[in-house]
Amino acid sequence: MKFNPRGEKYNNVIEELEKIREMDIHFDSSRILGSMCTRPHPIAVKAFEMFIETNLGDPALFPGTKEIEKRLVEIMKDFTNAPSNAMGLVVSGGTEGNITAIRIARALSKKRKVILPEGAHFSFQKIASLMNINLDFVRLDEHYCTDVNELEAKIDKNTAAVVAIAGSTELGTIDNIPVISEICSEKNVFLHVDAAFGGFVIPFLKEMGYDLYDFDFKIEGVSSVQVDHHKMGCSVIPMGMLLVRNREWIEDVSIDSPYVSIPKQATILGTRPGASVAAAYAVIKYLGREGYKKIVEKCMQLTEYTAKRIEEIGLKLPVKPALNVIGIKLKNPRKVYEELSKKGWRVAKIERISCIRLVIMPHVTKNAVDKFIPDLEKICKKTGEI
Ligand code: 0PR
Repeated sequence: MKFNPRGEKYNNVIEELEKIREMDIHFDSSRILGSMCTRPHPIAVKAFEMFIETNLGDPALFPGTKEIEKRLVEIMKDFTNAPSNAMGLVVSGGTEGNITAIRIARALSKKRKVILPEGAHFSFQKIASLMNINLDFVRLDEHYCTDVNELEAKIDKNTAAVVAIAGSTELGTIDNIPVISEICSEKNVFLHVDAAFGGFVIPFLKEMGYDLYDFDFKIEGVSSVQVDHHKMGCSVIPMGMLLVRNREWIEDVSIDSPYVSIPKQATILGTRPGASVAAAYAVIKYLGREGYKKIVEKCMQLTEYTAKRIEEIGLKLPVKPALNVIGIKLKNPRKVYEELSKKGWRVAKIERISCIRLVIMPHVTKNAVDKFIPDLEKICKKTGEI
């Protein structure tokens, strides 16, 4: 690679970018079967371009964009059954949302222990190293959900927060949040729900009649909920929202911001993209609950079809998929992952529980699944899995 100090022709730069972009795998290629992201909805792309220069770190310059943020927060409050005094903070995704939730819990309690399930997203490890927090992991039960009894036993006078997961990274499982909420209410402990993935799936599956636990502010003891627009929200990266039950709590983590047009900032990012907010707003307005429901219905039908095909070739699933995430239990997930990669398939490997993971996102087609299953079968026969 050579860098020309005098600059280059526009077309040359674009050509180079086009070539390099071809090294990437595109969601359209039907090869990406393990990602929690997807191709953004076209209206999100359009809105992102329209708001490309906006910065919500300095909202006096962009009062229009600020207004969109306000409207999106109201919509998301409604989505998560939040009380009127709740507040939403736009964040860059699950990691920043989880960090901010724990910052709030720590500021409120002045305590340092966070109780969370094994297999919780690694963003919590980052929190531990950033904030001098101790993580106390709870075993998973036979359904790969938080063992509620062990969780209860771990709560003590040092506990700042409990984390429950609504759509786990590993398998898409949903913790028994109603029961965890009761425990947390009784012991007066902050309960953060990481619904980064499940937030845009669970409500619609429930509307379709699936029997899943409630996970949001409908449950009294839930203090905060993280939902990601750049996962099943079908919007542009980076975009998520942390919703908290009481807007006053945000004050506790707000930092004076003397040189910009708002007196305080609660987000970790200072300069932050209004384009992401406009994109998320556009897609949610355009699709409405009905649009998301159709997307989720299609993903879930294909998930059930894929799970059935996997079992038919003699492989085992650790759990029946609750959401559009499928784990496949293997003796040697790394080997199978490598062999699948050689054939061009991109899945995720979850070695902690000896699985590979598929996520049946909106870009995944039945045609792709029908091509994937024979490859998986061949590889698993060759490697002695079946
Ligand atoms: N919470 C949960 C439950 C998650 O699954 C994730 C990400 C996060 C928090 C963190 O979110 P951000 O990455 O937005 O900060 N889980 C995905 C995973 O690790 C992230 C991902 C997405 C990975 C797309 C790969 C990929 O292609 O699988």
